[in-house]
Amino acid sequence: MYKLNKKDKKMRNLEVCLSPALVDLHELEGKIVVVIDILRATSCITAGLATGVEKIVPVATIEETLSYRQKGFLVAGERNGKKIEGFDLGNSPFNYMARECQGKSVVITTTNGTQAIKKSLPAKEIIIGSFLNLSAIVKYLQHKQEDIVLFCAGWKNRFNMEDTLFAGAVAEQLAQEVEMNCDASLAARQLFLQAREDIAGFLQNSSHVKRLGRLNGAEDVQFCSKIDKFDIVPILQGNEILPHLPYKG
Ligand code: 3SL
Repeated sequence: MYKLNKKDKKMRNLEVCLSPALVDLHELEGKIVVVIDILRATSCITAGLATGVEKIVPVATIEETLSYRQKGFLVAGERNGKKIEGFDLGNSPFNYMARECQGKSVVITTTNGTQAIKKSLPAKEIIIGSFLNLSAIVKYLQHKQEDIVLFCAGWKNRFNMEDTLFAGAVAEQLAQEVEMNCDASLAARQLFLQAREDIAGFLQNSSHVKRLGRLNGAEDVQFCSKIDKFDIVPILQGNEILPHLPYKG
């Protein structure tokens, strides 16, 4: 009987969805989706779960977020980059790494990131990516057999630079192991190759970095641009995001 050797093995496919407005053009069923909102939702989720937050529940609306208060959750989130009035936490990674979050459950709603997580629900598996856990994400994807969709949360359905750069970083690292038939993944990879020496510097003129600058978020931008600060993969299980250690090897 003819045996498949490594060379003949069908390669997995990797696609990049550049904005939630385009997500209907991607089939998510049966695939692993990496949700990306570098500034700042997926960086916050990663930083929080890596430093002691027990679990994070992403929700779409402010009302739903508030309903978790009576269950003992810390209530977190932003609209247009600003902390929501009356909430315990805003959307800075430093909020999530604070001592008051240790061992706590957090519920979060954000302008783009949590909405992208909700739109990913048809996928087989949903994981949370950021520069802070880039290598952990790549290792995790290397051990999976499913096709991959890198889903950029963007800004209000528009393309953004920082999420695309991260998608490009993953595409670059998996380039020898996956097929990339969409131009979005090729473009993201090229963009990352231009930016790789200085991610924060490359982002300097981008729209959300300017917006966060006006909201005193410059320190967040520096932090969220750091590569491999944490070694966890946040995974959506039911309605909760939990931290998982990546495969070693
Ligand atoms: O939209 C989001 O999910 C947020 O990350 C945006 S902000 O950086 O908090 O403004």
